[in-house]
Amino acid sequence: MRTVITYGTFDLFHIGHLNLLERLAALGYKLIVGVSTDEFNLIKGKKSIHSFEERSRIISALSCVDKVIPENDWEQKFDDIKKYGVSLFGIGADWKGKFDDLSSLCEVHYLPRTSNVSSTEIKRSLATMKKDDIQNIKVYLDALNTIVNSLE
Ligand code: C2G
Repeated sequence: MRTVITYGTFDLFHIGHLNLLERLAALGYKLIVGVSTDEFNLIKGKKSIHSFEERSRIISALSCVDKVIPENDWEQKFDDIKKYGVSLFGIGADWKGKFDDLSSLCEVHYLPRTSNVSSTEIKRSLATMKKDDIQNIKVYLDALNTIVNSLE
């Protein structure tokens, strides 16, 4: 009856997040997810689009997730693993090696990331689209202005 735990920001929830959580859920009986609080995100150097409450609600709604806890700092993993009787800590391979110290308490798995998708990339695309849209509106207004001026 293995309990599995992972942690993350999970902003702009996407298929990379879902793949990871479903793979982790398949490794155990129960999956606990530590969602980074907005305050901890700042420590991680991240600014989320969605608030901690929104990100937690989305993760809680997933059928493969059994429990959501706040992730407030880097250090809580040790206590969480003991508190919840965790047998396996898992996280994406972008963290490979960073949490090996947890292997004194439980198994540590680094799972392959899903390629070509990330919250950062989604934000960048949204920003680009917004810029392109503003540029298109400007071209349209300039054309309209020319027509109006020609009527005077
Ligand atoms: N992930 C993935 N594939 C992607 C994007 C993300 O497998 N294309 C995984 C990450 O490796 C991580 C999880 O999804 O395991 C959540 O990713 P983030 O929200 O970016 O979380 P992160 O900032 O890595 O926070 O203490 C651990 C940190 O809180 C991890």
